[in-house]
Amino acid sequence: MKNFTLARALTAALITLSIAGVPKVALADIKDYEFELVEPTVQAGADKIVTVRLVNKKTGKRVPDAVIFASRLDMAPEGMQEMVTKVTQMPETEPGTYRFKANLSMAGRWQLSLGAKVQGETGTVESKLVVTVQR
Ligand SMILES: [Cu+2]
Repeated sequence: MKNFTLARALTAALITLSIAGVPKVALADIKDYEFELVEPTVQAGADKIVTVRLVNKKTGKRVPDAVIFASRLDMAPEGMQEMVTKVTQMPETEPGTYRFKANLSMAGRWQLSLGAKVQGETGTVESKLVVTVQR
């Protein structure tokens, strides 16, 4: 009976130890990722390219092969939310760098809103970037 109690106590202690000792797995968080503009200023005109890169803020590394499922370019920063231009994603030539073609007919600040999935991560990256279009 005494041995039985000791064994139980030991088992309990071991279970407690193993729970406390579970290593914290270093999982990346979707919030660690963000898009940033490569060039903050773009010339006005048809078929202009806006280039952004996706970075992991913790590692500073560029993140390739993200799936961009939502993109919108409008003049919300100038109070013209209704002024929307079509955005066409171009092929990813440089890993982690994403390019979008758009008609930027009006000078001023345009907002590029992006929604993306990162390979191997749950959740979505959502970024709003303000591009200044100059004549
Ligand atoms: Cu406008």
